[in-house]
Amino acid sequence: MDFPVQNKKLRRRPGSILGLLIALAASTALSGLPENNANQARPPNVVIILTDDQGYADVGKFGAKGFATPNLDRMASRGLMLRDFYVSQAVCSASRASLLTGCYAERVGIQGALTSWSTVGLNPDEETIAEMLKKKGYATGMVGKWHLGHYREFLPRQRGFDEYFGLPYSNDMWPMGYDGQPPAKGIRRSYPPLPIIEGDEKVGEVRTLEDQNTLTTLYTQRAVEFIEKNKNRSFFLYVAHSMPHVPLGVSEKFRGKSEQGRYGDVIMEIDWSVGEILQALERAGVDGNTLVIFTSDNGPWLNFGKHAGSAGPLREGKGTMWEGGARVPCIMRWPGRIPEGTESRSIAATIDLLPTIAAITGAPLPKNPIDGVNILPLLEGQKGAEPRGQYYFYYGGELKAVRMGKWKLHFPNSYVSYAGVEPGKNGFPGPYATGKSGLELYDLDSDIGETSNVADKYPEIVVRLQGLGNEARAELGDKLTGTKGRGVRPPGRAGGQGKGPVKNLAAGKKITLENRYSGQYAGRGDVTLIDGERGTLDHADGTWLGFETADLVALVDLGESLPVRQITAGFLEAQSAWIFLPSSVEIAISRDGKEFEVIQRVQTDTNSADAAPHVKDFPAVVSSSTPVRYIRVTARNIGTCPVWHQGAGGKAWLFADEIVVE
Ligand SMILES: [Ca+2]
Ligand SMILES: [Ca+2]
Repeated sequence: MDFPVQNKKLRRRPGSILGLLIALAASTALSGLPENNANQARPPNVVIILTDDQGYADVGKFGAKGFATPNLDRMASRGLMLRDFYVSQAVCSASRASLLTGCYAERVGIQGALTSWSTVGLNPDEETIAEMLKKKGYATGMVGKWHLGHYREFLPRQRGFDEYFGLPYSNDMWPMGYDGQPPAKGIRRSYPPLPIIEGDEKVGEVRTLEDQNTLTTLYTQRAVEFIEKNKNRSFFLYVAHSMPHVPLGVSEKFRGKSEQGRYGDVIMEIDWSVGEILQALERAGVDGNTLVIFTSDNGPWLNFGKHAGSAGPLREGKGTMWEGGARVPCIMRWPGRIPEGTESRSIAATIDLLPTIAAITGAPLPKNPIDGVNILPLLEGQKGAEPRGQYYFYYGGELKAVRMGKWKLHFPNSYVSYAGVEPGKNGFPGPYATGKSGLELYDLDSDIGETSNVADKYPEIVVRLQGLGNEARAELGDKLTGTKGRGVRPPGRAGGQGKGPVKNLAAGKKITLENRYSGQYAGRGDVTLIDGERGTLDHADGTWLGFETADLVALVDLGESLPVRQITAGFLEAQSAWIFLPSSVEIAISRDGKEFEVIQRVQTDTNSADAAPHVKDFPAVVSSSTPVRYIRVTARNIGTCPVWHQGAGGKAWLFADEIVVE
């Protein structure tokens, strides 16, 4: 009722972000009449505020230095500080997949940080918190960074959110450098323009650092507007700030306000945003019936120096599963339900949010198995509550460590490290080092910084935690030990889940290949090319044959001479993954396997600017009515990445599937 059509005008009008800001400011000014307390019997509202790369110590009460966070501190003194709260992986997409599904990222197949070139996303078979709450009739809204797949089929509105406004991925995935300047000349492939999405449509672009400066304000206005609009029903609001991920952006309100510098200014603005959201809840009269959760998606990106946050006493940062990467500040507030000014040192994690929210709202749990546990007893301050006694620390498919109680055991592995390297300056990154861990045991109660390996002193603890590791591996797999997990599920893949079978006369017939494809991209073997099934846009989906520098030379034997109308060979182009179209494709036919007639020879423009991954088909029409028994397809790999490519001179890939005979 409050805002029936307020944003219709903005649709389908890509333009500057500043224009959006002004339009929104006008619309939010209309709202916000105070109202009496909402019906407390209504299932509670849930607000999750997630920041990006904010370190463990980057909140006042968690030890911030050089800036203050009065709103977060007040939120903590009126609620609960979780001091041992973890993300599932210390990187954006994997961490977010876990937060929304209640599963370790391994289980739902999302690793690392997706990019504008990624063809995977959170699988539609996985249920998000928003989808779960829709079953209870909640109004659901999301503002900010999504990062779980940018194809339309993966966007928030297809994942349970009634409305969405924000960036589909990170704010540094744009064609500019960290200083807002275009990249050096000669390199053609960087990120495409960074879109701002409203619903499912692009409504603008983040083009400059000035645009970055507006993001926190813009998201906050949207969040407040959502609360005001939905105050008379149960709602779920997910605010995922783009900040303080580099390049840092902060509005005039906070620029130059912190002692620490730009990063401190950015956190002060996020703190302001939290205050605005809490005030909006109060104004709407729903304060007492709303659980508000504040946390970060991973630890600080330390090689950005002054533009990065701090993990305080914790070891390492983003990209590692040492405490500095995995442990994040977390505050929860729910007046009347969460006792004021409390703290918890029990293990808890973002994967526990979904089952906890299910418990407090009465929503049914997802049909797929999940990893989270209900931590409501911690929220309510029940004495001795320990709903989660253990935790697995995965990164990129590797089981790095496990924790049980105060003990954390690291398994032998190497990791990206910030130790002993000079961080970058003025917003640019510094180099990384490589760290190596042996089998190392730490007592986090007495040694929160993981400095003193006590594995030799407590061999029985090591054995127990190793057993825990084996349980994790059996279920979720582990690349370090080459273990496949029985409980892992695939990501969503753009271009169709089932990939749709195609009618192919060659299916079940014989095929021989002159050159070997990579063992890593081997599909189901040679027959992949004629099995009547086509690949998705994801080159790693197990339906492609990948040739590293080699050509594809395939000979199909139909076993008998058959009337053939057309032969089509399909190839993947995904230049961000160093996969290029063949420089030429030749299709030839024969009755006897000796004399071949070339029916199609195509040279391709391998300098094409088709940056988004796509499949290109090369069809050849058979003009004569002579039956065909043998088909030869020759596709030339371009060999090395072209000069304009970021991998210039490196080995180029050719990905083939499928040779369709009609
Ligand atoms: Ca992040
Ligand atoms: Ca196939």
